Amino acid sequence: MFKDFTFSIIKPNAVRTGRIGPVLSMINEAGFEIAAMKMVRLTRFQAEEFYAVHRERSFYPGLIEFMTSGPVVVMVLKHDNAVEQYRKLMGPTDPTKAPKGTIRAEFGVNTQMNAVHGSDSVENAHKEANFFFSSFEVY
Ligand code: IDP
Ligand code: MG
Repeated sequence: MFKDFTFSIIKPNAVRTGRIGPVLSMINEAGFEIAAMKMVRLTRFQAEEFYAVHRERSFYPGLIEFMTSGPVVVMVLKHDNAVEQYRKLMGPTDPTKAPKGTIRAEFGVNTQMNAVHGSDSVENAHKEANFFFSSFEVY
C-alpha cells in the first residue's frame, strides 16, 4: 500500500524524558506505519557523518554533543507522501514556532533539543535509512 517512506530519529532529550511512547502514539495516530525501528547510542563518527551537511554551521559542535549525549530511536516510517507528511507532523526546527499538535510543539525544548529528526527529501530519506538499516531490517 505505501511505497513512500521517511527516516526519523527520536532525539536524546525525548528518550531521556520518557517520551518514546508518546511520540510513537502521535506517529501511529497520524497514520504512519513503522517499517523499522531500533534504539542506539550514536558514536561521534556516526553523528558527524549523519549531520555532515551542517559541518560549517556554528550550531554543529553543539548538535554533535547533543546527539551523542544518550540513546536515540531510529525509525523508517511509511506513509503516502511520507517525507512531506512527516515534516508536517514534526513542525519547524524551532519548537516555539511549531503549531499546536506537532511533535516538536509537544516535546521540543529548544531549537537544538527539538525531539525528532525527519528527512527533508526522498533522496535523503533513502540515504538516511541506509545509514542505519540493512534491507533485511526494513519491513
Ligand atoms: P531540521 O531538523 O528541522 O531539518 P536542520 O536545519 O536540518 O533542521 O538542522 C538539523 C538539526 O540541527 C536541528 O533539528 C537542530 O537539532 C539543530 N539545529 C539547527 N539549527 C540550529 C540552531 O540555530 N541552533 C541550535 N541547533 C540547531
Ligand atoms: Mg534537516
